[in-house]
Amino acid sequence: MLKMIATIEKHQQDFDSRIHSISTSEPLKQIRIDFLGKKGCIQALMKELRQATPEEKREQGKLINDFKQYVDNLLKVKEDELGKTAKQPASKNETFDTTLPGRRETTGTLHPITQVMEEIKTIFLGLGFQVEEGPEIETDYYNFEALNIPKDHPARDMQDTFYVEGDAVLRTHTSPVQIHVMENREPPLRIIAPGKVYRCDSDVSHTPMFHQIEGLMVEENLSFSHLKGIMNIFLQEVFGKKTKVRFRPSFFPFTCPSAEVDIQCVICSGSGCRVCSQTGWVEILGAGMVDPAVFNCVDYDAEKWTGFAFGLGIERISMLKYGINDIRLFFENDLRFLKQF
Ligand code: 2NM
Repeated sequence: MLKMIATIEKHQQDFDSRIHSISTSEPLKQIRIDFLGKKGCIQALMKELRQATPEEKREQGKLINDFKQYVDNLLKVKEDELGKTAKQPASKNETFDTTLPGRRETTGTLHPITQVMEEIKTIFLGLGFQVEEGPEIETDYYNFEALNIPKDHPARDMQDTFYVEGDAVLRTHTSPVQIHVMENREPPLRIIAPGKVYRCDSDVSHTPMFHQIEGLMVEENLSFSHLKGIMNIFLQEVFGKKTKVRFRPSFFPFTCPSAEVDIQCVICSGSGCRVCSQTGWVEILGAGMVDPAVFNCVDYDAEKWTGFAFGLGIERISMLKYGINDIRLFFENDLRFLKQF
């Protein structure tokens, strides 16, 4: 009797460790054969019982039967558990409800960047500007040299510019478009150049490709106040009539004097928040009077002609306009984001 108890205990330990170590239903078959099969260990225990006395048969038979029940139960539980995670064949009883309404196709919308781009173009068309475009791959001359950006200027650093090959670069701004237009046309001139530009930069407010609109006006007797007037009109159209605008002195190689233009923070209305770093103002564009060195490059008489130019990033304007804090949302194309515009 004691020997039988010990043997069953050993089998149970063996069974337990095997059943708990598996994670797929495949090994279950072998465990079932080893314990419950014709040549399995429970059958072997039954055989041993043949030589026993009737009383031993009763007592030990019960133990063996209990163990058999235990094994059978646990196998079933485990088969159920592991079977569920396995791939189920499609149900034969699957029905198709022909009374269900169809799924409506949703119409697409313009990408928010495209929408803001179009809005800005429309404003400048209304002010008498023409839209001009140009190639995204430019030469060093059109992207830098003709814009009075000298060879040792930090904007030329490898980390900012994507070099293609030889002296070809991905344009880092749309200014080369203005240079091409000035080379081919005499003033007066009122143009804007929208398009993709490329800079080797990437974080929550920078992507390697972004969209810009630059503008250029060339006439006789243009002054900084003309620039201020046009920028005021433009910014109040985009951000609302009450928008406050301020000009800060700055530096660009291609304009003199140069300014950075701020608007009162659209998030906190000037009271100070994280977006405006508690200053109440956010930078929105760069601008200035075209440097005579640029006019000389395109063979314009710098004594006769005056001009102003400006440049702005569409993603930045869109982020402020819609209160978006991560530029990458524009490039993920998640429909839940895009549908909101
Ligand atoms: C800016 C800021 C200031 C600019 C200058 C010219 C050109 F070709 F006429 F010289 N195009 N764009 C300019 C001036 C761009 O972007 C922040």
